[in-house]
Amino acid sequence: MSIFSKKQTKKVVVNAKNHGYKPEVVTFKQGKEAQLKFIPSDSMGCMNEVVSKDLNFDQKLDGQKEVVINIPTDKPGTYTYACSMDMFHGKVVVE
Ligand SMILES: [Cu+2]
Repeated sequence: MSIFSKKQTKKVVVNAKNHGYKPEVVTFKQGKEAQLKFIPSDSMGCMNEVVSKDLNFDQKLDGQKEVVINIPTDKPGTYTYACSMDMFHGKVVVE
């Protein structure tokens, strides 16, 4: 991947008191480097961990720092992630 190619970065705010992940769905273009950036809030609760079997990550969120996760975009599809208790859900669409 060229260093001049534009990286796609999408922000997702994590807030257990405000219905979870905002926005709930983010879309990336296939074949371009992509990052999901989790923005913490003052209401994390069980959202202090974000898990995705589809995207193969399990990441602690400490409620302080933004956390960036690289998203593979080689295959189009819809991938899901959730809080540690599988209550709040988000989606990543690659198209
Ligand atoms: Cu939860």
